[in-house]
Amino acid sequence: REIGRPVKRIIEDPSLITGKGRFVYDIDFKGTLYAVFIRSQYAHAKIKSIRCPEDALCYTAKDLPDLIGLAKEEALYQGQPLAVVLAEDEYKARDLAEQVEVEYEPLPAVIDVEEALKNVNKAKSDLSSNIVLEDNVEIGDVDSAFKNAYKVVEAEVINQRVIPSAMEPRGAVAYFDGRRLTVWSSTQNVFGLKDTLIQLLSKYGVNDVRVVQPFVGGAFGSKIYIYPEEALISYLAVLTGKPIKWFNTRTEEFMSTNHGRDMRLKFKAAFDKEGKLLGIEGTLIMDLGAPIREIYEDSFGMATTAARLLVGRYKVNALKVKVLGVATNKTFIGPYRGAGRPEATYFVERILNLGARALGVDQFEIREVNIIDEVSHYNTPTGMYYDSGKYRETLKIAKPFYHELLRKRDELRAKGKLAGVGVAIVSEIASFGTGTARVQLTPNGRIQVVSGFTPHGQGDATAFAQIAAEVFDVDVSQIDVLWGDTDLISHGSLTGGSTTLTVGGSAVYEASIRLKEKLLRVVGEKLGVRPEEIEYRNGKFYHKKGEMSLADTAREALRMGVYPEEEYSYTIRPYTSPYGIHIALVEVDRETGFVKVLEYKAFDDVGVVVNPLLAEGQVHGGALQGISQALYEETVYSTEGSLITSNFSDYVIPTAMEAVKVEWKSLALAKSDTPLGSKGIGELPAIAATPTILHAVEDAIGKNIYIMPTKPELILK
Ligand code: MCN
Ligand code: MO
Repeated sequence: REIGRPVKRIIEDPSLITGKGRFVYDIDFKGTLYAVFIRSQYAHAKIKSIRCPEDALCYTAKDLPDLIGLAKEEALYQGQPLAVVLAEDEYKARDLAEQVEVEYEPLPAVIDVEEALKNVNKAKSDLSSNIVLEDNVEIGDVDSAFKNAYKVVEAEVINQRVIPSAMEPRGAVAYFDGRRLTVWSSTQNVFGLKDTLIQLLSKYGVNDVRVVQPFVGGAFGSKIYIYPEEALISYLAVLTGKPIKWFNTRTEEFMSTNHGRDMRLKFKAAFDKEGKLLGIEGTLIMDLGAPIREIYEDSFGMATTAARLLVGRYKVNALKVKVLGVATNKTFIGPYRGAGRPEATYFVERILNLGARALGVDQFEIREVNIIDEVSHYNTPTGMYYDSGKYRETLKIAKPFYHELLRKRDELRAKGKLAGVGVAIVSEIASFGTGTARVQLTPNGRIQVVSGFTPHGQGDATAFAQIAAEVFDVDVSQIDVLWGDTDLISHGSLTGGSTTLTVGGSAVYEASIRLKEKLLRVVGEKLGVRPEEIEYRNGKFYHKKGEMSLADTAREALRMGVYPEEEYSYTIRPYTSPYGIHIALVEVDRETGFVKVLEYKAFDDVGVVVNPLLAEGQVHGGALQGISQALYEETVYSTEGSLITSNFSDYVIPTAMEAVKVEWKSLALAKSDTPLGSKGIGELPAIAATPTILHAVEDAIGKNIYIMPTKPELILK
């Protein structure tokens, strides 16, 4: 069997590990003009005038059509594009960009979210209020929950703003041949970009657009949006007739690519004596950053989903949460590994641990008190859907390990060390929408899989090869997988929401099965027998009247006028609900306050795992990303709205030195209803790790923590 086998990334890696994988920056046409953007130095300002150097190819927002997110009159965040210069090479273009003179009239910048809520200054002149989103979630009888409470815990917990930090910044190359526009972009959304470019450029006669995703050095949700730079260089390629190339510097990337998270919850939670969570009341505030309509309305869903997911996998019957989305003059928030679910998990897990600490109840036990036993096609009172889950059984499996870590913690403590254990249950929803695949048999007998998804580091193509190899009973090396190009297939979906394997893989599976049936009919007709009488194994059709290889069958099919391919669109309704429990042991250095993660174990249930090597890779990287939010990552703005942490010497992400050994256990207790029975895993570990580590540090120092990252100076205070 191929499904379930830890196949190495045979499709993606050979070119990458030999240095031959091509990224956007490697694409070079003769006669290319390099584009550099002039970006607002102010977080909030009126643009009075822009003076371009003489004879330069320089375009200000006023010369350009109304394209997404370009500041025409008012800049709304530091780094917002105002103008663009073109030159024969990058150095000339950067020099020219320095010579562009922008006259600003600074406006009061709204930076602090609490200040924004007061509405004294507006993040955009024409806003009537900085509060651009209001929503209410209410279930059960909250008042009586608080009346019956044995203990009420009140606090504010903050899931801080983080900067996605993909290894490769955004960039694109646009080429117009007089009729057709081709754009190579470091994106995770080729079809979205194509559609938007046609919408924007059809009035200039451009209706035929191809978008190609070369190898992409990570995205984590931050390359879903259609950004102004992509639209502008496309327009300039049409206008000038020259190939145009643009690539962000790291500082530009930090300012102009969406940030993540930035939600806080002010809450009151009612508990009974045993730690049963009777009710939650609170206000969830999301700092949306700059109010750029095309972008921020897409982000509302993160806050409204987070509020509904606050029930986690627990029996919460009373909840009243007000949701406020607030505009400020910082970089806009967008999806970042989890997009709404990390914040929800963080909040509910913090509520439980702060409750446990106030009550003197063990953090594992408080979860046992509140957990739902198991679910099947379950709707939460807040309107979320959980397809399947065996939550109590999961706790049972994890419990011995928790106790083992407690013993190790106590041994460390006996030696005078500051050690702590943390636990968190991740409540995830994943895998959304529709996915399309085409599977074709080539004349030489190879199977070619075309996917409409756009994976960019996850390794899904190898998993797709395994799925097709299983159906066709051939070795994975006989499968080719193509993706990331709008010319390959006419409908596609972005890779995000931990969707690709489950939705895209189901499409590959269904298309493969249909193609195999089609081929059986071809062989049956050729041999003059009924398809059911034919045996198929190891890539061959057998019957006592003769046998046919896949290559023979491909040729025979064409001769009969039957094209040997099948397409399938799979739509999931509504999504999967993976979950897990993560447990960690940390030690805090008494002198330096430095946190060392000694052990980290993830018990995750994502149903059927197609490739345990790939899935575990997601757990290693994801857990480190989540740990990084808990311990290192801090986005700092000055009061005027300058991004102070604008590069990697000020914004700390982990290196190999900080990498943690993660042990992963796939539970596979509850499958999804999809043909593969799988659920998404791409985001889950990042969601789980942040509260897990925070809880461990809290246990180590014996004090409640309200702020992330838990920097040494906060820990030692
Ligand atoms: N997998 C599996 N069995 C399952 C589930 C997944 O074998 N039951 C494997 C898949 O084959 C795939 C990987 O695990 O190799 C992740 O699959 P999936 O959970 O479907 O997630 P996606 O492929 O849709 O990836 C998106 C997800 C998201 S939303 C973010 S954000 C994120 C993440 O992936 N961004 C990443 N992981 C990333 N990893 C890299 N290297 N780079 C990013 O930008
Ligand atoms: Mo994502």
